[in-house]
Amino acid sequence: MIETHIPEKYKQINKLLNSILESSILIKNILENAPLYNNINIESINSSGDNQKPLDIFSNDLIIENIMKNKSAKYLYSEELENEVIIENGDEYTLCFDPLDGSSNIDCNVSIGTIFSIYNNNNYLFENIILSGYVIYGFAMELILTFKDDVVKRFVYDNQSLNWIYIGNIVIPKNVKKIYCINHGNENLWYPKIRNYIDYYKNNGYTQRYVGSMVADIHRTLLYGGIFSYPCDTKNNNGKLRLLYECIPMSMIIENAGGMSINENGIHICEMNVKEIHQKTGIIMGSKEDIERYINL
Ligand code: AFP
Repeated sequence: MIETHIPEKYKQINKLLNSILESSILIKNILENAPLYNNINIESINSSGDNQKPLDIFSNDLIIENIMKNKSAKYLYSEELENEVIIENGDEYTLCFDPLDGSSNIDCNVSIGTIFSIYNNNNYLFENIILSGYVIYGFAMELILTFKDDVVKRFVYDNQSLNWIYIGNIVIPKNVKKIYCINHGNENLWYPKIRNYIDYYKNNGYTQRYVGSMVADIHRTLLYGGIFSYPCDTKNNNGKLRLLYECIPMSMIIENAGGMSINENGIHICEMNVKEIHQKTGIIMGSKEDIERYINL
């Protein structure tokens, strides 16, 4: 039961958290049958100019509908929507979410996920954040959850008891498996400091792993250690990943697990101001020693 893992001062968040998790169970059920849907390859374009699949939209709408039903939040910001949704008489919380991150991997059955963060009142200032989490839809469905200044907890969904089972706390290990994670296809576009940083891994017997689904790549990084980076480059001058929906929640998780998460200028992602809800950023995150190595270059 997740409820027993919610710190006393945040107990009221239970209703909202449950709405998200109930939605994720439905999303998982739909994803399990995704190859059966003949409309799976239909694409449209969302407000950030990305390809948007029907299951992106389905997941987005499902989460919003569930929260509208029990009015467990008032302000909803989704990566799939241009503007916020305001729920009249909703509880005074802000939910920021990426309903189905990594969705370009749906067709080939690679793990994807839902990323979310909850703030007090009507704002998304990090000082008001309550929790961050993600659900990963793999052959097991897992939930990673962390509250402000707290440990990072890992749960797995048990299909028999229909409950989330607590597995343990996560502390990101040192990079003993010698893994680094970056899209090498962009190498020609990288700026010199990133190239120099990544050269170290290339030249010292490290293994490169890249799923192309942030949830899957971060999940591995949390559990095995190493780095994940999607830097700014000469094509994506401001990076590719979204600060509010992807980078801040994932950075809070990584940092609460003892890791570090910064942009190319060494600024902690969690300390960055969100000036625009669909703002992007470059990011380098993972085991502390690896991120310090970047800072000390
Ligand atoms: P999609 O949701 O369009 O699949 O994008 C996934 C994502 O936002 C993130 O999950 C990945 O880390 C990143 O994009 C992969 O981007 P590249 O395909 O450019 O490497």
